[in-house]
Amino acid sequence: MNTPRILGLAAALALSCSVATASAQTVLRSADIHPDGYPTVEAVIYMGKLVKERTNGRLDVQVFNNASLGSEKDTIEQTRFGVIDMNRVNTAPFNNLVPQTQVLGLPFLFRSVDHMHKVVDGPIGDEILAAFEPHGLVGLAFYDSGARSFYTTKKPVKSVADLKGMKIRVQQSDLWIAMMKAFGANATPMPFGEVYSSLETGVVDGAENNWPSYESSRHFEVAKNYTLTEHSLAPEALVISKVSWDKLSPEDQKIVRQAAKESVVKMRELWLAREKASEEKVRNAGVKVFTVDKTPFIEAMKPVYDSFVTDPKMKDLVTRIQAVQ
Ligand code: BDP
Repeated sequence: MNTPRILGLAAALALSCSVATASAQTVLRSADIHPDGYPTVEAVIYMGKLVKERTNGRLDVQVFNNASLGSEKDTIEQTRFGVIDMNRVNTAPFNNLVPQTQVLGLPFLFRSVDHMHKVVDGPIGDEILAAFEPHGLVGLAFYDSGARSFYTTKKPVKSVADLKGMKIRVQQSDLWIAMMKAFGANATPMPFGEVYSSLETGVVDGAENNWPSYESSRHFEVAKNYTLTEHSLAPEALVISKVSWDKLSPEDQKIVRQAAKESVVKMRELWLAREKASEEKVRNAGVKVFTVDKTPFIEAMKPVYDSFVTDPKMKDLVTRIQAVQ
């Protein structure tokens, strides 16, 4: 973490502490890397409103978005230690810490968004949320993140062969590094905030993300070829620090959990609208969109399943997910 980040964090925390003292309430500080108006940011703000109403103002949530508290990898650590109370992060950066989250990012595992919803809304979702707890985090909810697809600066991806030797930025997760390797690409893990300049300067040849992130990050300005591989539906996770959680009364814990669940519904509405708007915006900006036969992409992912779905628990989880209708 660099010095301005630390100073920014200290200032933000000092500010929220003073708010807490002035109104004798507990303010839960929540991190997000996305800009104002992004569905994840709006969903946590909405959740905060519900929490505030239902606790008569005793408890409030304040969202520090735009990566003002740091990159996802850093804020995850700070959330584990209670420096930050809550965090909304994609499941990928949790993969190494909470191995059960890997299953949600497995390439082409979900048949559709509806299938993914049924899984995360049911007992399997709760089971994966519970898996955060031994790692200093309490899983509250999963939010949509659409489908992730490749985008590249020079050569468009029209087949698996096109990915060979390309430097593709990925989230900081061993699973994602393995996926790129299996596609024949060179995985370059880095924080989201560094991707724009890396695309621009040629440090990487491409990256992959959903429509809203591709648009809001303005990556589309520098990587104008978008190929609908839709290789993963890895959802977002909303977590709260175990340190902050343990300070809440059981009654308030219930309110927080319930509000988080309710914010999922709100988020899905916002997400659908944003996906459409973002797609339209980038298409109007001249992005070239390619569709591909997904079969060779699916087949290329066999080594990923062979090395990540090995222990009986993971195998069982995958089987149960596939069985969800
Ligand atoms: C976005 C996720 C965000 C990740 C980002 C990434 O919402 O949490 O940081 O992708 O690729 O879709 O790093």
